[in-house]
Amino acid sequence: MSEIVTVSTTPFEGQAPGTSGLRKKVKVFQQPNYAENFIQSVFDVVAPEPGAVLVIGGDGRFHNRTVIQEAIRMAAANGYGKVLVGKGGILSTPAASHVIRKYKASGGLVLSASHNPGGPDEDFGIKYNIANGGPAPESVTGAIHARTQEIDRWLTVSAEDIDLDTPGDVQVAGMTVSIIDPVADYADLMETLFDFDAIRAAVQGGFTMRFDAMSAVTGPYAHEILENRLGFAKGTVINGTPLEDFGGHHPDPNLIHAEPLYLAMMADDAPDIGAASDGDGDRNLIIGRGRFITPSDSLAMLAANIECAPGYKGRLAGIARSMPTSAAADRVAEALGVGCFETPTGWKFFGNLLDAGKVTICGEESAGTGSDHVREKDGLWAVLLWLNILAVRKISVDALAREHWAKYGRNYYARHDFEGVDKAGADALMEGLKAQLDTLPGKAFGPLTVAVADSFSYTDPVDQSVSANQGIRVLFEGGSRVVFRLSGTGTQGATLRVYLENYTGPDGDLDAQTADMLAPQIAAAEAIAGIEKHTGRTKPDVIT
Ligand code: VG1
Ligand code: CO
Repeated sequence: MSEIVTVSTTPFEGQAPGTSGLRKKVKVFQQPNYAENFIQSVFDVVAPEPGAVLVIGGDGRFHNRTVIQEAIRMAAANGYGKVLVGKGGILSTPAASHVIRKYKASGGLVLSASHNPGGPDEDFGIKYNIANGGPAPESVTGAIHARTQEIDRWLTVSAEDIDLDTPGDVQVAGMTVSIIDPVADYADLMETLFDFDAIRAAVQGGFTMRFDAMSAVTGPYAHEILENRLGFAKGTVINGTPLEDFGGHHPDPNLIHAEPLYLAMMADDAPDIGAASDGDGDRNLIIGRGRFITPSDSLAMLAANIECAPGYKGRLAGIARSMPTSAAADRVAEALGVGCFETPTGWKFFGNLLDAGKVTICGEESAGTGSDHVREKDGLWAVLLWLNILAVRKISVDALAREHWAKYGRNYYARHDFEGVDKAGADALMEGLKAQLDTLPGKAFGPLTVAVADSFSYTDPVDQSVSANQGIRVLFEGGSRVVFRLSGTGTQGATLRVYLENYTGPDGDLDAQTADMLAPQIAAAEAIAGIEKHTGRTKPDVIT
């Protein structure tokens, strides 16, 4: 083995992993030693056994290849025996999770800033996933952050960049690097979970879709699975070539950034289903002809119908959702008599529940849904489960939604994002909320009276670890609520998220406009938090 090179360094401030890894501007990552410090801190904390296997993949955004080449050399210097890299440096986040599990790797580096925009002036990110395929838990990310604050050297080997585009094995300073097909293993896994025959039959019978890959990582996966394996017409997948800057767009599958898809789906000649995924392929957007499905509803509807999918028949153990996600899934869990869990925001909190077999399906209001097939949320998986259910039940998205609400009632739901606001103002707003918690119960805001107000704290039922300060909840009498939290994925200023929910029972108005149903909660949120006073904003930048 060639000689290990030790490079001296000094710590950088602010290398704390957020909701999903370390995310910063590309310019920040391009500083000498910046990415290296973080990666070395990961390796120092996880201390790989000699010969351990590491997976490296990313969403293909600008700076991906540079960091992959450096990470390969550092892995060789830190004692890894083998690194698996997706061809072209590409692995969607769920595919990376699957590859880690399938090849029994010790962990993986997932290079992504997910739904954040990409390019030289935009965002980059690094996340470490553990051997179960999932994001490192807080105990690990905390240790990594601590390590970044005292790091004084990183290790590498002197080796040339390798060819990331030719499948096969190469040696780097005595370590094997395998360039693997990023799609094949993942696509094969999907075939084991879903009724591809039923979906193919529906397609043969005229069922149509449009899938917008948003010029991000899912393009190659969607072409292979939807067009090649399921027989959807060529052209079903749009924006299917990953671009380093996502074509200048935010690869965020919501009604703002995927508006063209939304408009197409509201037209009379819309296909049967429209779907989209985000930068790294772990989020999903589902829109039927004339019917948008909120992610919270999607989780509930998928759970209620999961028996249609062969991979899940008779084995739904429980459902988990993040705290700000609507309670629609809870009603399904109750009706089915399975466990129901409420976790903090971020997929890392589902890992223990999935590993322990307590839950089978999980979801977040931010367009993330997934199951125990991997340990990440999975955009295409959710799309395929929808297709499977629609094909087996021979029902439209709209009809399925109406049927669901008629049985369980409807959780009208929206999230208001105030992006890039002044950090000090956002902090003051949250402090102001905390200071009011004791006095809020019993107070009236228009037609609403506060029943309970608290700061959400989670005790993991598996390892008893406690995560406090996970958002402010204001629950009103009658079951509606407002939740406030600050984003942990942004790279500029602060983003305030206000989550609004109002439940209507099966006998109520199931066909109202969401904005009308949430008007009292929106007014109460402003009155309680003083959003305008603290942020200077009178309306949100993004409503999802
Ligand atoms: C957001 C979402 C959260 C999600 C996270 C990572 O976090 O709210 O539900 O898990 O992004 O998703 P935050 O802290 O900004 O609210 V992804 O697709 O960006 O990896
Ligand atoms: Co993502």
